[in-house]
Amino acid sequence: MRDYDEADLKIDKPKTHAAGPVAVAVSMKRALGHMGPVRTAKTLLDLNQAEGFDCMSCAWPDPDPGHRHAAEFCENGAKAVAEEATTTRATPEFFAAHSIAELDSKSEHWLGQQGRITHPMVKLPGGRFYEPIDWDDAFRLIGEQLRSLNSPDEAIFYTSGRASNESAFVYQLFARAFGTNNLPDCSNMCHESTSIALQETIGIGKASVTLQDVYDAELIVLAGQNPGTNHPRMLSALEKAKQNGAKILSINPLREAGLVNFKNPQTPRGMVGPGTDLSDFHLPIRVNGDLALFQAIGSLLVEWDSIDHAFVEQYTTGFESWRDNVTAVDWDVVTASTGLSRHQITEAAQMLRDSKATVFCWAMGLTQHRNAVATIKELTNLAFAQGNIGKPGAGLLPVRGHSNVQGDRTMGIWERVPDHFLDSIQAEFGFDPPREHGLDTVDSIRAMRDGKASFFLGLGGNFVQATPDSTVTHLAMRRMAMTVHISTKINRSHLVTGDIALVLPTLGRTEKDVQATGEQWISVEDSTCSVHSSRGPLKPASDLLKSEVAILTGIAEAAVGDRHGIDWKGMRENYSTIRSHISRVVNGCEGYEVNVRRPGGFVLPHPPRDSRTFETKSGRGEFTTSPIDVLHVPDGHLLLQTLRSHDQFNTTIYGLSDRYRGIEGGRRVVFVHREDIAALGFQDGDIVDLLTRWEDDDVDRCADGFRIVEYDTPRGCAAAYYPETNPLVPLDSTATDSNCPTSKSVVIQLVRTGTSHACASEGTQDRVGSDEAHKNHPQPRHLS
Ligand SMILES: Nc1nc2c(c(=O)[nH]1)N[C@H]1C(S)=C(S)[C@@H](COP(=O)(O)OP(=O)(O)OC[C@H]3O[C@@H](n4cnc5c(=O)[nH]c(N)nc54)[C@H](O)[C@@H]3O)O[C@H]1N2
Ligand SMILES: Nc1nc2c(c(=O)[nH]1)N[C@H]1C(S)=C(S)[C@@H](COP(=O)(O)OP(=O)(O)OC[C@H]3O[C@@H](n4cnc5c(=O)[nH]c(N)nc54)[C@H](O)[C@@H]3O)O[C@H]1N2
Ligand SMILES: [Mo]
Repeated sequence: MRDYDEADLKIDKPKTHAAGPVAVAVSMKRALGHMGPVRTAKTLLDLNQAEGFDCMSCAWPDPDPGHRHAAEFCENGAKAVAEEATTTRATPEFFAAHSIAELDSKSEHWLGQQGRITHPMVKLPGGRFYEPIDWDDAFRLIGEQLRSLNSPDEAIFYTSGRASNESAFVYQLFARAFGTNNLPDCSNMCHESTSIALQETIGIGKASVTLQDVYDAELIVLAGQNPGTNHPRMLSALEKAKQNGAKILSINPLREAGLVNFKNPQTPRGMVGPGTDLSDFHLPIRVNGDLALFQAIGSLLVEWDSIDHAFVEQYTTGFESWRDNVTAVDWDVVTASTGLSRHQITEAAQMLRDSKATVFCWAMGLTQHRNAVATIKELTNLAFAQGNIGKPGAGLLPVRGHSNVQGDRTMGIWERVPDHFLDSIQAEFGFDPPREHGLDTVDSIRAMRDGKASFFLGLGGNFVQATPDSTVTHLAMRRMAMTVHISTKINRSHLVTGDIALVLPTLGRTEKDVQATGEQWISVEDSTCSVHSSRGPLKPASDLLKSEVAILTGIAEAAVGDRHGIDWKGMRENYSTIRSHISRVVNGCEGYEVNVRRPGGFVLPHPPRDSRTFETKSGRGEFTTSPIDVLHVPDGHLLLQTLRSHDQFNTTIYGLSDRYRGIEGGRRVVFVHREDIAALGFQDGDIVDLLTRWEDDDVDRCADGFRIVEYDTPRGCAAAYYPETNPLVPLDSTATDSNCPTSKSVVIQLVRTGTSHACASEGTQDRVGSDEAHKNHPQPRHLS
């Protein structure tokens, strides 16, 4: 199956605005194409409304109930809904007609287009096909397998950030009742660096602002984030802030359309007029240069004495060491590392100097580097220095990815959950949860690779495709005795199987969830700690679907039974039972059932935001000092960042249009600066393989058949889409302290496809996220 032909790939100039009428047209086309007119109206008008369902696309907060538009969604939210509420079905007949090996030869995009899975399916040892299985038999098989393990720690319980608070709470309870803290999640690959940095510096790993603070800010710093694509509703908030007089400073190797101008489809000006200019000043930083940049800005703030001495004195510790560290910054190192001039950095620092209330936003552009934790701590230093925490219009805003990734952590999906949480579990349920920390995502892969784990359960997500070092990860997954995926649609992880493999189809957020006591609703938390309810309007895709809670409690009954006297059935039949446990176990959730049901929900406590209280080791906001750690990129190599196109949600590929960057009809492209293309002996349009050089091992990692596209990115840098580039990210290349894969700093070489140093396989340019290439050379090759 060819998703697209080389000839279909069209390259145009990048756009200079986001949204506008085209966004509306694309939303409607996709929605109508997947769902038809009735479902389109039913879902989209319910999306993000107080009585409706929460968008599963991203974790951007909703305006207060009285201030929402009738169409409170964005183009990519509409695509996410269409993808889930599609009327296409992957039935047992479909699985009978396509062997697992055949499905594995298809692209991720094709797999996603096969629609919603309707029946629980199993692949037995030696089997080549998925066959239908009864739910009870599925639970029994899983229970038997889990009970046969030598230790509970041989099981890996992964979560993707779409799971509701109710399912997350039940899941972590089950894992701990079963006896392990092996609860890796997508956060380990996402904002883990943020959580670690903020926990140490401000005492809590979450954003210190509300949506109102964004509206009230004088300056908004957008570092390493592409809101036009990944958090499009954020553009409305930025527009509002600008109307209130805010300035925006963007820091990004790419001049993303959503940073430049926003044509708000909700307003006439946005539909036919010039739109709103967003970024007032843009720093086209070199990939991984942010730590040096933040230190340089710090040195200027110190030089100008633009310091909130009263705040520093009253609330923080470590100021002097930080001041001495940044004052000593070496500007030659700064300009080399950032690719920016002293003049540019000074202009940016003046924007901070001139603002009395700054909100700092960031996402994957900061979190997925070796020095990510240090970088985010340095950003926090800037906030401390000017007192930009715990006051209106100011604060730290790590913009989360998955719609409930933050809630899942709050509910205890965390391999290193603090002891006080385990104490509460113990008090509530009367058993001793394991205290030893569990495995995060990268360590889980290592354990699976090394034969220390033999059971994998994924609550959503697409583990083998989202994780780094695809060749290693796929082999690790294939070593499992059993793999189980609770999913809505087919993805690669269902095809890279253990000896026994189960796919358990579940309800999505768009669907009605009816249990023994009647219709249920669920709850979620957004990026700004606001928790609210969600209720789907649609009839489920199949009568056989079970909710995540029903599946998890079914597995728990089969694996744990009534060993600890936990009432799994009660929780399944009435989710209020789960919420009443949550209200007693999770800090800040007292009165959960009532509070979360209020229109708009409630906001969780956040000590720095609420009272400038810092629950850190010192009891104060902690300034930190970090050495600038410059990545060495050898001559002839480039520093690759792997990012999202405008037409995907992580590993779900909606289509082949990265409209804002001018790419249509394909995904295997690598963006490179014009002068680098020439210096490396290539031309725009050449087809190359990407090879990784990782100084700590001599393994040659490879992704083949990328078209070079001349692009406005700093010299020495490159960009290409995730997940096609995941084979290039070494498993052991992770951020210091957070173990987050360094998906935004991969040292690569471009090699002409088909030449002697290129990938071992023939260049096949027709795949989107397919792993055919890995099958062609299943073992990592060693450089000769
Ligand atoms: N439609 C849609 N929405 C999504 C997602 C999706 O796939 N599709 N994914 C969701 C998830 S899970 C997440 S985590 C978020 C991700 O949201 P983002 O973090 O916006 O996603 P990325 O595409 O990874 O983009 C990273 C941005 O950082 C920039 N960047 C890369 N390296 C550096 C660097 O060294 N320094 C700086 N300053 N910038 C850099 C890139 O040029 C790019 O603009 O979006 C969420 N929302
Ligand atoms: N190279 C590189 N790698 C990266 C990143 C990067 O920037 N570069 N980003 C990382 C980041 S930030 C993240 S968050 C991870 C994402 O990693 P994951 O969260 O594991 O991946 P997703 O692609 O979001 O998962 C999509 C799958 O979830 C299932 N699904 C969808 N809706 C539901 C539902 O309601 N319930 C259930 N049970 N299943 C559902 C569908 O089967 C779908 O195929 O990837 C990481 N990997
Ligand atoms: Mo993410």
